[in-house]
Amino acid sequence: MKKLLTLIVLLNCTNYLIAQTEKPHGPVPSARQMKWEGLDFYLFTHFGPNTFTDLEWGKGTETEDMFNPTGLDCRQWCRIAKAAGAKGIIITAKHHDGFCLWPSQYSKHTVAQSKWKDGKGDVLKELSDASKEYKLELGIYLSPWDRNHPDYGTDAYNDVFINMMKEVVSRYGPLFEFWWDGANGEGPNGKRQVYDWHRFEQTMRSIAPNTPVFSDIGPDIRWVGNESGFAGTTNWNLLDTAGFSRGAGGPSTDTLNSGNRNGKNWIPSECDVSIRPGWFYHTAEDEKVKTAEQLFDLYLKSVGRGSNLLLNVPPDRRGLFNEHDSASLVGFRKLLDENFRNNFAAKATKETFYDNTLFKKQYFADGDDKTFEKNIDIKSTAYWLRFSNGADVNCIVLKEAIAYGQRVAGFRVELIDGSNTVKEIKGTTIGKKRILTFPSQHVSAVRITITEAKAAPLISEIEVYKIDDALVEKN
Ligand code: FUL
Repeated sequence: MKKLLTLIVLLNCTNYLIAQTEKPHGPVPSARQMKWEGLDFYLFTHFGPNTFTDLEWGKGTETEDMFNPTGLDCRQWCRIAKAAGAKGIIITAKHHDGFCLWPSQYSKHTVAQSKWKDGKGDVLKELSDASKEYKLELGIYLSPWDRNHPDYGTDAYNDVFINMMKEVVSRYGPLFEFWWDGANGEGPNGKRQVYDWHRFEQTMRSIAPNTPVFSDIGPDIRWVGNESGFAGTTNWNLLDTAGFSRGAGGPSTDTLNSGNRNGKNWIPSECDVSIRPGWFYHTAEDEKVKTAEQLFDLYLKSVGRGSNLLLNVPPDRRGLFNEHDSASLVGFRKLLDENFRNNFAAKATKETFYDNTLFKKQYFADGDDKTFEKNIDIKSTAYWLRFSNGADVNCIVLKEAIAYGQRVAGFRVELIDGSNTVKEIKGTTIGKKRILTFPSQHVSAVRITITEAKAAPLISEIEVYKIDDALVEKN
């Protein structure tokens, strides 16, 4: 008996060790991307002259005094971001109108030339201090398109943009993300800029090697192809970028939305979407703020499809997150907490059939994302979760250990009641997280089979929930 027990312990340990020393397959996330992958949900904040002129794209001719928040409080932004469960904030340090929210020495169109705080204010400094206090990550959006800068449209402007990147990184870094907008319109002299992306990229790598950079096509994070906040139900973290450029020369919307199954680079998607119809604050949109339930739906369609959610919350003319927005954000957090509190898998009996042997492994439902099963024979392996007293369920979460590459290309979920399979759900990719919702069903067991994979699948977690029926994903 003792020998048998030792053998079982040894087998389990060996299995654990094999599992945890897996070799990567295909492109894998870099260290800077891996940290970012863990953030899931963070805020975007569009703030600047447009907040005061009611525009979405400022002309660049606005006077600096237009920018004059009456009660700016970045700590209030952070307090609400934290209450919403966001992990960080990305701010529009400079939008297309060219106004800099920090006193840049490379522009004369900044907070320093405004009346706000007698020209001594610095929004980035205030946000960077507040984000440290609230333990939130800070990111910066910097628009290369500049409708104000006198050098825009000439070679000299590429240096201006590089100097600005250096300035914000050195003053307010470390940053968890740097956001390049691909927009490329005309400047004050009627010319378009030929952006020197190659130098921009080299600069970022040398001044902030740990900061992942976003643009339509990466290098680290790709645009998801829409501004409505949803990723493809098939979502590969891989992308081929050869022959494409940022902005108008990017891959098709569908490709950005789903990635490339055999793409050469690890470039995961990010879903940017605003809590309001516009990116900037407009009083007229106060009644159009997305509800907590709508935000939950966006979460299912972004994070629930293996992407990150970048949710824009624009401060109002006071320089505060508006009451309408904060109410939705706090409600959203409550929905997440309440609905994902009770994971039935934790109490279920877990089994994996492999090679006709009942081989009990529990890494796929041990509540630890870092451990995983290595499924070396997908044809004869199924993950079982059995509920001795039955359960009503309508949500299943699957997770893959992406540090070793994205492998799963097809899966099947069977909802079983007694000896009947009452429902079958088929899907394609999993990635770091795949949330499936469906009409509520009474089950005695759930069986998950990987039907197609590029290499031995590494399933780190399977979770089962009963969420509020009203929150089941709408199409
Ligand atoms: C776009 C911009 O033109 C919008 O104003 C907004 O900043 C959005 C996030 O990116 O390219």
